[in-house]
Amino acid sequence: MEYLEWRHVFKLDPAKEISDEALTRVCESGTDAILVGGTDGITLELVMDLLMRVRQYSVTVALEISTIESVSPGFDYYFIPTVLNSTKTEWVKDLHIEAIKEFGDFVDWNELVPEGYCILNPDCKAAHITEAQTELKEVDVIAQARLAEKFFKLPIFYVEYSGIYGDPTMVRAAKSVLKSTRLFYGGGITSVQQAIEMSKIADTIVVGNHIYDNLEEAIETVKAVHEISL
Ligand code: 1GP
Repeated sequence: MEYLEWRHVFKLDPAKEISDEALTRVCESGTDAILVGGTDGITLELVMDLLMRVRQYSVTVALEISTIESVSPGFDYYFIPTVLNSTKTEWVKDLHIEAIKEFGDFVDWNELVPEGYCILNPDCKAAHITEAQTELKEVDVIAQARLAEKFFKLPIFYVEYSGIYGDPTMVRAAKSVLKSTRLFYGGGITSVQQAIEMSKIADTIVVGNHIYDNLEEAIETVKAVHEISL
């Protein structure tokens, strides 16, 4: 699957405004994919509007599903998080079961990509909502990564620090035990140097907020990451 080759991803939040000019820069940056996703205020209208705009470009585009009501057809992939360090079964598998009950007979399973999330920033919205147990040591992250790969056979393990730059030690711990499952890192990448540091550890890095804060710097991370081979 193509997503197994991604090194750099831009995450666009449908609830945040982005000008046509900025969107062109993002879509033509050479990034491997656009992941559409966010936590708050995501509606079907906003998702469809952003998809239509991104579809003017040839870049691969995936939807990271946050609510079942905002799922629109037309994406290349549908990424479905299961939050492995959530303390609520809702975020691990209950919402998934509800969706499968409703749509299980007619979904194209080949388009669905499950992601095992490990949320490590205690202050991010996703951590609050999912009541994630974020006080994890390396040994815990290693166990989470193994749970993802060996137990649930997930194609992606996502170390999520959304909003802050993470601890490379934790990312390295996850990487040290993963063989077939791909390691995604996301959170607080605001410079080329940080993008390079995390790209040397993780298979794929995700740049989100910085697109909205400093587009030029965010764009620079694409080339920097593509120059590094793992
Ligand atoms: C968020 O991992 C992504 O889900 C990216 O994080 O927005 O902090 O770059 P940032």
